[in-house]
Amino acid sequence: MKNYLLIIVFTSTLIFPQEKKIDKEKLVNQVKQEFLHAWNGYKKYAWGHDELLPLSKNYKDWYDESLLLTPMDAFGTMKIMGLDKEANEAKNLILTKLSFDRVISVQVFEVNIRLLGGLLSAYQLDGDKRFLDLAIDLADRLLPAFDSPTGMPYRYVNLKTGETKDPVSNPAEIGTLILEWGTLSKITGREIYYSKAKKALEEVYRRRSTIELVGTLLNVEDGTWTNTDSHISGAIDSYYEYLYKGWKMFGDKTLKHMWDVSIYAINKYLADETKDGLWYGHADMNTGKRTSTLFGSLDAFFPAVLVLSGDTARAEMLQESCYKMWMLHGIEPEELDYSNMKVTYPNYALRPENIESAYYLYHYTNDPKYLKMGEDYFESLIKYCRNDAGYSTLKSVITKEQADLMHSFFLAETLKYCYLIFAPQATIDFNKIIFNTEAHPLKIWK
Ligand code: DMJ
Repeated sequence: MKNYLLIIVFTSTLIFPQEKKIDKEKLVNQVKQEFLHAWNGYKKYAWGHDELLPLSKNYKDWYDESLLLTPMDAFGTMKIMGLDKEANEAKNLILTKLSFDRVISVQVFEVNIRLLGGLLSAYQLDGDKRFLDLAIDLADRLLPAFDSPTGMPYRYVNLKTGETKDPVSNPAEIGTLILEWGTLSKITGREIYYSKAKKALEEVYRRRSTIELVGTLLNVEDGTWTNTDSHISGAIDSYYEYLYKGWKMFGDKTLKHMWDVSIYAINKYLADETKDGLWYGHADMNTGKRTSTLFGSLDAFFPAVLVLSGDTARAEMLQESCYKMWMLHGIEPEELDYSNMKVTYPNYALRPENIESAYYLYHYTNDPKYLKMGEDYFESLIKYCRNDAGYSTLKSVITKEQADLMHSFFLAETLKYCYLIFAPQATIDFNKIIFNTEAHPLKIWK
């Protein structure tokens, strides 16, 4: 009997020789410590400002006045991690200092995903009505952005004067609003927010080509495309994300139909299988002809959306490619050419998408290989991006030279998804919440 047991133990180590036990509890605590390291750096060198410059130990504001991007982006992560003291610090700062009564022209997309999403999420997580009051004030100041001839928002609007600028926008900036604006409609009972955001999505969709693809740039005044390159990368990415998540959050069948039509075309014209796996490349929106074989860190959001929408097979294949992209130089580049696996943009911007997708896949499949991916990703962040003031972007994943910026989304998304991979699965219930594209959790209303 004894020998028989030994044989079983021996055989199983032969079958899974490389599999070392991953200590989730240890990793969860380590992520929390690293989050605190980044937050303390912000507190010490950038308190009250938008973002930390960790190399010069200084700060950066996006506009003439700070909009507290880092505390806004960090608050929900602190709540999820149980960092109550830090959450209170951030909350006090936000509620005493954040004001939108400013003569500044802000980028609607960025302010929406980071601030409006952050405030609504904070209200739902914390219950303090002052978060909601700020959210309503912000949304009302952003409303003039939609006053274009097509109803698609201008890229910039002045928070005080309502003056708009920059009519040449893109599907992502026009179509990444409905989770936040729809949530606001549900909470306030004012339909206007949902209908403005939905109209914007529909106007992009209406301009899709006959083969159901959208391009990179379009003019919100005359509705024409100025760049017809189609892909799932930056400038288009979260337009698709919000079609699916919008359906999941509000049960709006029009959005589901738009997603179904779009994903069919994406898989037909953009998906590309090479000896290195499944990728999604670029093609002309009108002809479907391949224009380039580029894929990057932003595109790595797609496995998450695929698995969320039920296409686990493609999600898993694509995530394998995303992992290859990451491991090529030990940390992922902004972009590579998957036809020869050569880096085309060598920087790493502390982006979350690859880690986000590993988290979703682990959540939905329970396959330990995603846990291992998470561990590899987290270890390389510490190895290459950490410094004594916080975390830095990299100028190049080849030289590993650091650059002087810690994006606010590093605290909203990158470290949140690292944490969630190792945290108990029940921490997030995807039947009850949806993450907006900045990883702010919002309640499902369906
Ligand atoms: C974030 O602001 C959001 O995830 C957005 O959708 C894309 N860019 C950054 C992270 O890479």
